[in-house]
Formats: sequence, structure tokens, C-alpha cells
Amino acid sequence: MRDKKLFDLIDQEKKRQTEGIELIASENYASDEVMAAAGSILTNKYAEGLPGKRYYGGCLVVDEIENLCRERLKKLFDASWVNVQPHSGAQANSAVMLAILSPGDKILGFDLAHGGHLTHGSPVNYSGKIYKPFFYGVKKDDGIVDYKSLEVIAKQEKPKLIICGASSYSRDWDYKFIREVADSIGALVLADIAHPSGLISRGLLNDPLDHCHIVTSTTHKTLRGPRGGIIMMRNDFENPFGFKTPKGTTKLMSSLLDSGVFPGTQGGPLEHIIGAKAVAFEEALSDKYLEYVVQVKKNANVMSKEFINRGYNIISGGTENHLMLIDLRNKNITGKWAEENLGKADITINKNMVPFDTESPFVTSGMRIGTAAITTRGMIEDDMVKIVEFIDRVINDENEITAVKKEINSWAIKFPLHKQ
Ligand code: DSN
Repeated sequence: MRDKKLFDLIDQEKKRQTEGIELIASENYASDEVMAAAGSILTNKYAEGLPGKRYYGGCLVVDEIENLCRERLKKLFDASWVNVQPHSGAQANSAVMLAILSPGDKILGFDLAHGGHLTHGSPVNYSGKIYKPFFYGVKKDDGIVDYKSLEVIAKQEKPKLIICGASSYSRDWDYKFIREVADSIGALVLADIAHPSGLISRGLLNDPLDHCHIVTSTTHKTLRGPRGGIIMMRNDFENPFGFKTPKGTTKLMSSLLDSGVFPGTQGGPLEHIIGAKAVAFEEALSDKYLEYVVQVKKNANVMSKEFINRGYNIISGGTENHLMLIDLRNKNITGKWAEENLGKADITINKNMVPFDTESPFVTSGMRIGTAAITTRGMIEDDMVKIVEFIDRVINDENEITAVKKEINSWAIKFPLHKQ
């Protein structure tokens, strides 16, 4: 290997991933085949456009690959239209907004400080700079989305787009209700299912495609594919907000979304990543993957109960998906402290704002924990209890860090990285 420096660093990262416990809710371990496709010669090919309508020659093979990817994704989510080119979830959302909205249009999203995402209207993101954002949050008493306030704000502000979906919310969504609210004001609904998409794909959570006009996701979290994004619709429809063609016909949303991706927000698609997405979608259609997502959900449930048994405050009192958000204020530590000190014991989590947080986003009062990655390694319910015990030991006594790290390193290597 000529670039020893770089490949030594990759080896170091492999050691970190192998010897530690990965609890970041948005991470997972892609299979060897997903990584082989992602690292393949497909990276060499330019293919601006869509299969059959490219701006470059030599696209016959990548056309087949992208079509295979699209067909597998349609099957996985029972969608009639998909675009597999977005480089990330954020890019997928930007393409959707470009397709639907004009600068200055109102949007209504889930507050980032309550579990939402930057691209749902945060003032530091394009979505909050170009469009006019309004937010709904969770109720203070139970940590569940405040659907009533969503309805009130929607009826008052009449946004063109309502966005649901989250990056740290442990409950399922009432997509039907949100669609009813949207219909009452003539808005469209975008569900961003980046986190729970794997669980949704196999029927373990409510199906947003039943009710939401457009659905976006990442492909690397519970879906366990390469890093990337996707856009889907179960039914195509005419854009209600104009965008007339010179001939006067209203454009179909599918065509607007395709243009929103390219040339709207991206150039050449990453065909190596599209190949890897195709591998991941085929894996996700398998019985083994169904077993996996069922176990992810079981593991999260057991873990949240064990945290509660040990006096931890889980926002909303539990989980219905792959993650949980823990308010650490009753333990007298911050999220920053937890991230740093658990990290020293090779337990990787992320600090996270909790709803109505009193700390800054750099400190936070909470930590977010997910079971997608550790379940891929083959860990089951008993292992969850053990992990909570490790975490509790560190949080209760910093002097335990060295001992916990040692135990974790020898225990973790018993679970191979790519067991699926
Ligand atoms: N950064 C992702 C997460 O951790 O949830 C969201 O984009």
C-alpha cells in the first residue's frame, strides 16, 4: 500500500469500531458487499441525468445499475416513484424544497431543539434562510409531539409544506392526522424518515407513504446501506403550486423532484454509491434483515427499560423505534460530560439537546442512544442490560472508566463487525 499514512489511519478507525460499543443512533455497519460496491470502479463514471436520458456517453451499464436500485427501492417501500441520486438526506430535503417552494414560502417543521433536524427550517440551514420557518414541538408533560399545536400553527400560518420526521424522537408518528391538517390548508406533507426507515420498510412502524405526499430518507442508518439519500412517493400527483410549463400543463411532482435533484441541487450522481444502495435494498428485502430490524426494536425497548430501572429519565418514557433520548439532569451531569467520559471507556454516544433544555447545544442536558449498530454485531437483549450497566458505572463513578474500558474491549471483539 503506497499511501501508508492514510491506510494506517483507516486501520486505527477499524480498531476503534471493533473494540468499542457504537451507540450513535444514526450509525450502523454496512455489509462487505455494500462496501465493495461503494469502493468499486463505478466511482469513475459520470452520469448526469437519469437512466436512458443522460448527458454523457458510456452509461449503458450504470443505467442498468441505477434502474436495479430504483426497482429494489420501489419494492421495499411499495413506492411507485423514487429518485436514488441524493448524496445525503440533507440533499434529498433540499431537492424536495426546491421542487415545491419559492424563496420566502412558509414551512412548518419539528423544532430541532425538540428532536427535529437542521434541514427542517433551522435558521442556520438553507431551509431556514431561504424559506420562512415555523415550528411545532413536543408537550412538556409527556415528551410526545404536540399535534394540537401543529394544527393550530398550520391553520394560522398556512405553510405550503409541513415536514414531519426527526433525528432524536423515540415515538411513532401520526402521519394520517398530519395529512388531514395539510389537506385543510392546501399544504403538502414531507416525511423525513432518515432514522427509522429500516423499521418502516419492514412494517414495524406506521407507513408514511400511506399519507404523506413525499418521503425522504438516508440510506445508512437503520437501512444499513452506504451513506446517501433517497426520495420516494407512493402516488405521483400534479404540483398544486403552479410551475406551469410553456404549454400550460402543470408539471407532475415526479418530474419536478427529479429536476430538484439534478440539475437543481446536484451534478453527477455517485454511481458507486447507487450500486451500494442497490445491494443494501436487496439485503433489506431479505428474511435476515427482517429478523435484524425486529431485534433492533426489541433491544431498544429492553435498553430503555433498564435505564428506567436505574433511575434514568427517558424522554417520553420509552421508545417505539431504535433510539432513546435521556435527560441526564437528575444524574447531575451534562450531555457533554457523558459523551466525553463514556468515550474514554470506548462507549460512543452523542450529547443531545433534550426538549426545553437549559444548556447550550455545545453542552446539552441529554444523550441520544440507538441500537442499530450493536444489533448488526449480533447483540441481543442480555447484552443491552450489560451495556446499560457499563454506562451506569461510568456515570456514577469516573474512577471506573479504566476498568470499564478494559472489560468492553475484550467483550466487544466477540461480536464481529460484519455478521449480517
Ligand atoms: N446527523 C444525523 C443524526 O445523527 O441524526 C442527522 O443528520
